[in-house]
Amino acid sequence: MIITEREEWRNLAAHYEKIKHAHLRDLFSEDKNRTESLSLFDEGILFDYSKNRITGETMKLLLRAAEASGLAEKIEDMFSGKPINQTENRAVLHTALRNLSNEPVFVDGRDVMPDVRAVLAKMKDFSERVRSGQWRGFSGKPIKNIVNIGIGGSDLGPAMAAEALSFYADRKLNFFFVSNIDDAHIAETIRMCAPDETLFIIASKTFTTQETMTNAESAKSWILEAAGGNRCATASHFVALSTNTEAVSAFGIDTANMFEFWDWVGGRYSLTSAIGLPVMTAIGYDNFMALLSGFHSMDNHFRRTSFDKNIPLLMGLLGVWYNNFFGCETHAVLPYSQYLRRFTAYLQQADMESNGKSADRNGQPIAYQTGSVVWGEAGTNGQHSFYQLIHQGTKLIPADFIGFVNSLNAIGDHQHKLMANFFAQTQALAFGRTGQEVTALGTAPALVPHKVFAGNHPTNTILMDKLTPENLGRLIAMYEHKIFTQGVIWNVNSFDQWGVELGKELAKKILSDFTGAGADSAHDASTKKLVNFYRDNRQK
Ligand code: G6Q
Repeated sequence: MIITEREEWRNLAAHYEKIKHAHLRDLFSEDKNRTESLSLFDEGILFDYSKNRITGETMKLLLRAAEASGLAEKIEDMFSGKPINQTENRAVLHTALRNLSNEPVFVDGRDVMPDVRAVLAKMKDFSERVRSGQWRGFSGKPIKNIVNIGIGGSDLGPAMAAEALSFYADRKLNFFFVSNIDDAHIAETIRMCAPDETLFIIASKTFTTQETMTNAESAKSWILEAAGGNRCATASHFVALSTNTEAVSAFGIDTANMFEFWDWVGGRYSLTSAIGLPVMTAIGYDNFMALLSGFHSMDNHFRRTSFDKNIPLLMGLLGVWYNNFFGCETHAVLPYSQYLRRFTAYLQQADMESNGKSADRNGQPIAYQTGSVVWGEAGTNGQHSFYQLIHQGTKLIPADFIGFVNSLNAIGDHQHKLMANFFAQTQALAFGRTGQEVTALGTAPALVPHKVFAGNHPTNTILMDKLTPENLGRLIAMYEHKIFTQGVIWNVNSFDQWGVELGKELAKKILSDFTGAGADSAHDASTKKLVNFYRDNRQK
């Protein structure tokens, strides 16, 4: 049955009509126990969701809707390797990549855990050889620069995690992430590197992606030219992370230097597979295993904790509440950590590529809202930029505030000031400042309307001890499972991404227009004019 036709959904809609104007100021003053009942501490996370436009009744109704969607069974289907990505007929088993228990995980009757462990051991060996200086470039010098070439799921996760955990990184090594096909990306990167001290990690599940293969070929030419055409240089300057052995060999990479993963690992869920190799090389094997253990621990929490105490599940339900009942189009993710500068960009892919769907699992068009627009920026920078619109604009934008009690650097009173801002923002968003309060401050009457803050802007507060590899793992897995929860409720396949295909196909056609007689007459008039303008204005 379509979710919006279910009784649980109708109950939520009726409840929404009752409480849609309730103000957080009143909800807090009416219920002294509110923060206790609408917050929990687990997995090293203080999750405070009391500053949401909900009551205990809202949560009850949302939890019922979750039960009615078959979520419990779907969670088990994912963890046990059922082919839940049905449009590609694949299991979805990123959780097996960080399964640190002794439990086997079966795909088509075969335990995948021995393969997972073998790749981790191979990654350990490689990362230790590079970190110790044992791995040498063509001139005999140790490696100093590591350039990951990949895009989408083969870039955003490791780029985000390498930056997030840079405090733990080996400072002798420099890490770069090249993704864009714009030649500025590879050009500006290699300008900073000496070829004989540079190792390229070519990260591509398919090993056919246009951007990655184009950048990889340019990197190969650069190395070969520097090595005086010595083709053996490819072996000491390139390794591959892929599922495609044949294409890796054809590129010239020895398959002994290929780190394998499998079709049951989706690109945007692949950070804990071989795709994490640059991260392991940066922070070392032990720290990487701590990252995996954080993921594993949150996986267990999601799989085994009752719905009403399940952090990712509750986050998913709150997102549904704003998306489908309040009509919110966007969701802000605001980490108060410079190390998490790229976290929201990473989440944009994880969330929007997973749940930006308008056909349900049975191929039927969907008549309700699915995935939100995810956006944000590290605090406090965002406060001096777009927070104005969240506070006083006309849109309702639910937000997650992510913060840490302890800083890794402990310089002066930076941390106190950072966190004072963190708490102040959620307070201001929830409670605002009334006209009366503004007037009482002696404000000139003409200015009062400009200085009023309506408040009633919902936030989740996610507070952890400090940014350790383990806590980062928990945080990422928490969002992965939030996305899963919402995908189940909206009845979409969160694990395919057909929406990326059409653009790729058309770009191939247009590329051939550049070398042929001119723009294909089958193009629409606008595209034809643009393509011809481009051709005519190229420098000869
Ligand atoms: C992620 C998507 C996509 C993919 C890239 C790179 O879930 O599938 O972002 O990761 O297109 O693909 P390759 O790793 O195959 O180069």
